[in-house]
Amino acid sequence: MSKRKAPQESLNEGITDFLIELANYERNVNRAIHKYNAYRKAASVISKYPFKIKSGAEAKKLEGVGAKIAEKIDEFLATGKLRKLENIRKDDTSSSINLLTRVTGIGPAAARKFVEEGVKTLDDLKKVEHKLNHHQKIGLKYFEDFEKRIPREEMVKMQKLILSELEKLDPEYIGTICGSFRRGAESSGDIDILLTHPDYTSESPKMPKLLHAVVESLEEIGFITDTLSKGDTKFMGVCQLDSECSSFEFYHRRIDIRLIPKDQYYCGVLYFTGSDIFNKNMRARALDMGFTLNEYSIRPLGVTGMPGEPLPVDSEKDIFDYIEWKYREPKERSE
Ligand code: DCT
Ligand code: MG
Repeated sequence: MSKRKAPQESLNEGITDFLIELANYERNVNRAIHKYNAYRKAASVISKYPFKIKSGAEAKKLEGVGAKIAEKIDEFLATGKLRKLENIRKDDTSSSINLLTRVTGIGPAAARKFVEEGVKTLDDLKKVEHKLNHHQKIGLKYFEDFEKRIPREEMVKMQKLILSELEKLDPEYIGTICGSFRRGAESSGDIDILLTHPDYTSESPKMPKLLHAVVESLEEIGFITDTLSKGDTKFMGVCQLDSECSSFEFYHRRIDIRLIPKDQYYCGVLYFTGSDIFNKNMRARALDMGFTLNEYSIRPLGVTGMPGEPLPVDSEKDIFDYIEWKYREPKERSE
């Protein structure tokens, strides 16, 4: 999961920018995930609105924009700023917590703990490196690199390299680069790869070798440079394209690889393609239609509300069919 979301380009950028800043504040400083979601939802809806918003009342007509956000929009339109944000930016503790959570491996709770101990800047973190776990050390080491979004062109190069390694190892591997890249985004925050193999199902024993063989071959060619964590089904790490044939030095990038049983693969692909807002809407639709949907399966809900056995799924389209939704291409899944 990437930490830095792409800025929402729209006619109402000023508004969407302040909403996203408020969202991050609620998540990182207050650990108020519902408020975070509410601000992000409003920002997403407003970014798609094809007119320049002239009042809070106008924005309030959009789904996900309530009275409190409408009030903030009025203040922003009248004064060009928001007192609440000015105060947050001035507040030393809030801005330090916000900064530290930008390091991968440091969540809101760890950030607050560091700040309470007087560790408030990246330089402070470097001085207490012995207090960081391995993940956090790597996060600090590549802090600047990980802040950079990955241009689509580079994502395409990485996709080609990864898929060709899979093909060489075993042509039966199925791999998909999910996340914002699959939705057609011009830039991505990280690389989210899903992997499966026809031999591996939720009925068969675990097959960690299927994942580890891929990781090892990507290490051998120098693409994977660091490991954050490596389990039986999930690898989290760092990669970098080779700069040999170009004058340009590539940045280090965050990469996650997940091995998923074949029968759960398309629920996984759907989930990890997102967006997170689209996923929430699709899960809500599933519930309305009497199903429970998650990253593993879609199951019918019985009269008592108990989920039944997972339904067979052989494509993303199967999942849309169960909930009687018209299929949406990844490009159409921003919400
Ligand atoms: N996801 C989700 N709910 C979350 C987080 C993630 O449903 N709270 C899903 C949807 C997207 C996918 O996981 C990958 O997550 P990210 O990498 O954070 O999102 P992204 O859309 O790929 O955006 P980015 O370009 O910033 O990586
Ligand atoms: Mg991503």
